[in-house]
Formats: sequence, structure tokens, C-alpha cells
Amino acid sequence: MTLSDFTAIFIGMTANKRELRLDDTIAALSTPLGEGGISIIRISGVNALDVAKRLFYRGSVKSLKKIRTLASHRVYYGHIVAPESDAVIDEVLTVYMKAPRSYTAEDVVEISCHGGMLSSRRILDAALSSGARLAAPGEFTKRAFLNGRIDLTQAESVIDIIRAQTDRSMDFASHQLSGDLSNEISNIKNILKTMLAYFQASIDFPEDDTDIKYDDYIPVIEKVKSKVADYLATYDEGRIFRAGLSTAIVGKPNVGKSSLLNVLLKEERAIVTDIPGTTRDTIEEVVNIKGIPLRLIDTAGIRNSECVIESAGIKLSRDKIKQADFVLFVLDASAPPDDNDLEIFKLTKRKKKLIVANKSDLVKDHAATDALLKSHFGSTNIVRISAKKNENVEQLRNMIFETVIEKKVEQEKERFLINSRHRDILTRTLAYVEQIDEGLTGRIFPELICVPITDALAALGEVLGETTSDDILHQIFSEFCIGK
Ligand SMILES: Nc1nc2c(ncn2[C@@H]2O[C@H](COP(=O)(O)OP(=O)(O)OP(=O)(O)O)[C@@H](O)[C@H]2O)c(=O)[nH]1
Ligand SMILES: [Mg+2]
Repeated sequence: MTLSDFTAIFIGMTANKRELRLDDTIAALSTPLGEGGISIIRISGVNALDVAKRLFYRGSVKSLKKIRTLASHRVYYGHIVAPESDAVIDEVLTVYMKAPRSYTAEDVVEISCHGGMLSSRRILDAALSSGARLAAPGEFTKRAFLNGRIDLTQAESVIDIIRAQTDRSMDFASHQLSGDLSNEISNIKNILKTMLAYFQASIDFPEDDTDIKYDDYIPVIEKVKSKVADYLATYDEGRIFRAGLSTAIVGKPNVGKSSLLNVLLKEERAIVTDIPGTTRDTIEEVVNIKGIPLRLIDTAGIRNSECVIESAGIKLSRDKIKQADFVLFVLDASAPPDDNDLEIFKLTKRKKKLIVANKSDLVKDHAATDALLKSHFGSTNIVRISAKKNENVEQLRNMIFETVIEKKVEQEKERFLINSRHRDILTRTLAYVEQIDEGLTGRIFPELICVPITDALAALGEVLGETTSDDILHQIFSEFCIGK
């Protein structure tokens, strides 16, 4: 097998939908492909220790010792020997983690070898020819879920941790991994279960309707309703912290868009010259604005141009405005806005945006400039900066934060809904909870109240993964890389 075969397996597997079985043993490279300090090959399943016994020998090359077993959670020094050829592959450290005290809650063996494509590939091959099969994407985490070590929200948070781009997005994901959301959902489920039991009992033992405690449950369900609604209200902002915002920097040529990108990135990323039409292609970089990953896109200055290359860049700029979640509209504050500025501003009509009045170092009368800009651009927030002199950039960062996080979230707030799957399910749950509320107020038959309660319970079970279809599980775990 060549290296490219090896890569092809990795890539091919991501597209491969596998039936999940828990009775076999899986193996994969758990560190990124390529050169590194170390690489880790992870093996999980009932035969993990047997597989390790076939490959791993303790001691130095001169005194290799076959192992009979390994104590759990201890690091062993030794070598991997290819089972077919008896050739020593690499010097390694091996750890055996006996079920259930492992990532997957199964028997796990992790082999740390010297980083590098060949060593890790050969060790993985040796594991595969000794009884393991190559893991599917996310299969280790999926096993942790199927074995009941974590619930679905926790499994989902693993991918958010891997992808987190700022400390805040990492914090939200960690809170979810620690079970915050699961606990909240379980509490709500318990309340609904108690209600369901009560109303079911009222069906089985019909009494006078006046004996049924509708009124007692109204405050209970109101509380549930506000909890679910509160969670839902955090989604828009939670999503911003998690996924970031694609932010187009737009304006006419030479106003300082690339300078703005550079000053926010604190590096000379884009070429800046005094020649209008410098930027042709778009440039994308992520910058952390008070915990929000802002994906900045520097675009070509928009104007009528005869140049084929520049025109292609300008077309791209227009597309980027359409696709962006947020726009930084840059203008040169040292000159009055012209028709070109106004035309470009129109393109940003339906976008959340901030006007960046750049080159303020050249402005003599700030009050007059502010008034002039207000008269042209109305109520849109304006921030005055000098990208060249690095002036007022901190205020720009604050204004960006305030413009995108409209509700002024408490800085310390840690509970955010960050996952669209959870949002969809909780939206459904809220509708059921409202039906329960109406049912209680309208004192409808107990059997009718039981319907939305059961629906709400089923929905909440989906969040935790208790009642989630295989297709959805597959979709969630296929987002993971192989080896996680
Ligand atoms: N005085 C002053 N000059 C600035 C400022 N910001 C940018 N410039 C200058 O304006 C010129 C154009 O800057 P760029 O950042 O290349 O402008 P751009 O909007 O990216 O231009 P295009 O890519 O051509 O659309 C350069 O000479 C910069 O040094 C500023 O705040 N003050
Ligand atoms: Mg530019």
C-alpha cells in the first residue's frame, strides 16, 4: 500500500456509511496526518488488548519481551514489531485503558510513536492486520455515546471543542461537555414526567373534574416555558460565538480596507499601496473580537473598471457582500462621501453593518465630518479610526462587538445554545409546552393534556440522544474526523 492509498482510505471512509457494531475492534490514527512530534494510534474494542499483544514488545530492541498482559492506565516503553515480517517498526509508549475507564468506555490501547507518516501508517497497518478494522469518522466518540458514557449533547460538544476558535467558544463547548445542557434538559424532563404520571393517573381513576389539580401545575409549566424560551433566546448569539461571523470589508478603492484588515489582524497580511485597485482577489482571515471569531474578508474596492482582472475582483466583492453575515463599510473620512460610496452603501442595505470612517488622521473638523456622514448614512453606527496610525482601533473592536451582539449579553454568561439541532428541537418543545399550558388553563380532559406532555418528553429525549434516529446520529458523527 502506498502513502496515497493510505490517504485515500482516510478520505474514502468519510463518505462511507457504516453499520455500527460494537462487537468488533476499531483502530485509527488519532493525531493529524503528517509530520509531528508524536503520533497516536488508538485501538478500541473487546480485542484491543489482544491486538496490542500481537504488535507490542516491551524493552529495548536488543531485549524485546513479548507481553502477556498490560496493567491498566500504566505507560509501557517498548517497540512495535510487524506481525508478518518480525521487523521492528518503531520505538513507542503504550497505554492500556481497561473498560469502562476509557474514552469509549471500552478496552482501549493507545500507542504513541515518533511523529511521521510512515511510522504511524505502518503501526496502523499492523493493528489492522492483527484483528482491528479502520474506524469510521467519529466512531470512537460514537462508541462513547452508544456505551452510555456521554449523551448526545456531550458528544456534539466534542466537535465544538475541536473547532473552537476563541476562548469563549471553547468555554461554551466545555460547559456542554461537562453536562450543563444535559442536566437542564433532564430536570425539565423530570418535571414533565411527574406531570404525565399525575394526569395519566387521573385518566385511570376518573374523578370529579374539580379534583384535578390543573391550577397547581400552571406555575410549574410556566417555569418550564420560560426556561426553554430563555435557552432559545441565547441561540443567535451562541451561534455567533461558536461559528463566528463572516464579515466583508467593503468600500470604494483606496479607502483603507486592506489597512483595516491588517490593523485588526495586527500583521501585514494584505498589500497596501496608494494605487486605487490594489486588492484584486479576496483575502480571508479570522480575528478574535472579544471572543467572537470574525472571519474577515478583504475585498476589491468597488468602482467601474475597464480592467478585466479588477472587474472580476469587483464582481467577487459584490458576491461577498451578499454572503456576509456582517459588513464593515469603509470610507475615507477626509473627503465628502461621493456617489460611489453611496452606491456601495446601497449594496449593504439588508446587512447588519458598521460604518468605518477611516483616515481620521487627515480630518480637520471632526464635528463637521460626523454631521456630514450622519446626513448621508442616517442611523447606522459610525466609528472613526485611522488604520494607518492605529488610532481608535480598540473602540472599533468594541463597536463591532456591540453591533453584532445586540442584546448586550452579560460577559460572564456561560449558558448558550450553540447547536442548530438543539435549537430546532427546543423550538418544537416550546410549542408543546404552550399547548400544555393552554390545556391546563382550559381544564381539558387529562388524556388530552397527556398528548403534548408525551410529545415534549420525546422531543427532549432527542436532544440527549435517547430517541434519535440512526440517520441523524450518522450525520452528527460523520462531521468528526477519523480517530476522534
Ligand atoms: N492617512 C491615512 N492613510 C491611510 C489610512 N489607511 C490607509 N491609508 C492609505 O491609503 C492607501 C490605500 O490603502 P489600502 O489599505 O490599500 O486601501 P484599500 O481600500 O484596500 O484599496 P484597494 O485595495 O485599492 O481597494 C494607502 O496608501 C494607505 O497607506 C489612514 O488611516 N490614514
Ligand atoms: Mg485593498
